Amino acid sequence: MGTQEQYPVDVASIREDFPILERKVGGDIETPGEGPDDTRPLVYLDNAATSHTPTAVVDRIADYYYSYNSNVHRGIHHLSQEASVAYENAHDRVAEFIGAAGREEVVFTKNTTESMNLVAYAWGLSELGPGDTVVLSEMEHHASLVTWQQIAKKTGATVEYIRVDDAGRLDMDHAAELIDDSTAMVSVVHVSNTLGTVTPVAELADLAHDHDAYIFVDGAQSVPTRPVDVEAIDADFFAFSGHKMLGPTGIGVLYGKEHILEEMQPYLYGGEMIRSVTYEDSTWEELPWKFEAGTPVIAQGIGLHAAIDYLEDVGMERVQAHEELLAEYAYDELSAFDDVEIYGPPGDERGGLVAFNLDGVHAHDLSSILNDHGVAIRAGDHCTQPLHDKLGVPASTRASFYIYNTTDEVDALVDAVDDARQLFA
Ligand code: C6P
Repeated sequence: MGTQEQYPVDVASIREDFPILERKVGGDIETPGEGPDDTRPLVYLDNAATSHTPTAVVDRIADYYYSYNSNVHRGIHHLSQEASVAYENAHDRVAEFIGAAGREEVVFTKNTTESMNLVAYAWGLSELGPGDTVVLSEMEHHASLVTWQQIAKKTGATVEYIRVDDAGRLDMDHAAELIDDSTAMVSVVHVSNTLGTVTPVAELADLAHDHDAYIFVDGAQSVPTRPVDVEAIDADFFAFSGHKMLGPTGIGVLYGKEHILEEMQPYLYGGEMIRSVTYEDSTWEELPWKFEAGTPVIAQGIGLHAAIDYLEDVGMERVQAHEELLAEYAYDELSAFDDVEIYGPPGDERGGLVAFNLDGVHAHDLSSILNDHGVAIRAGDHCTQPLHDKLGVPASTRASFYIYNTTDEVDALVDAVDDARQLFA
């Protein structure tokens, strides 16, 4: 492996767009890149946490600040109009990218977590009550699990969890048992950030709709890595974050079907989201602005637009194929060690990440050794603590891949794990 022809994407030319991949690491962290011990080439395999940003995206954000930095929807001066058009166009671009009907269905938030909270508060607080259930899966991220748990406590609703079987797949028979006429919301992760499992969300949407329930799909790990069409899934709500898909931090997306968003009350109140205000009462702006109170994420929205342009130039089918190639390769190579346990489904059934443990070694110790090799991965519970409890481990080590990663980098990971094995033997 490792030659250019075998990759679904042009990794060599993609890597040139990401100057950070030239970094060497290991020196004094207060002087990034300049320490005397900065000798190890960076092998960045922590993309499920945050991906890197290509020059095209940084340039587009810089262009906004250098050329037309201004608040949106507030001024009739030229710069404000330019910024408003760019900001609104970013909503259109997102809508097109995920198959939404239009900008009315695309709300910009801070991240996936805020998108989840928006629906939980703006819809859940008024619609849920005793007797209602919210059905999650056992592999939900805390963004979903904690949020629905708290809303259920406030409203008297009950949270139930669809089982994940020993192979890391969602138990669809259990889903069919749990989702019934008491179900008001099904909230499921599309691609698990710990197991790499791909959830059959369209099937779950059918189940939810058969019982007049809504479905919220957490697409934080799917939108960056595969083509997604929210209408084909028939999702009622769908959320993801810009920083995991080559965009800047500080921007997330909430997709919602227009008729549902229309009926919902706002989540945050203030400027930008109102149509008229008197001392007695207020009325709301049209969608999506009703849900974007205060000065919104202008530069971030413009950056997300640029990130989508970049990803679509590469081609989302190719992005997915590259992810799957690297995940399967990493899965196969790590499986060769009999003291490494990998969590989740087989290599050919997963999204682009592999979480594992080395027998008898805490994930933090392993990741510290990997760091000594320049290999950046994530260690911890990845905000899926109950799932780790179920797996019977406090933490795991996770490598996650993106379009600029190579099989040589997977080899570097595997060599570093092997070194750790010798060290702890
Ligand atoms: N996961 C990781 O796995 P925010 O932080 O709001 O941008 O995204 C939250 C989130 C929601 N759902 C899933 C499936 C996720 O993977 C994440 C973020 C990161 O490393 C941080 S825990």
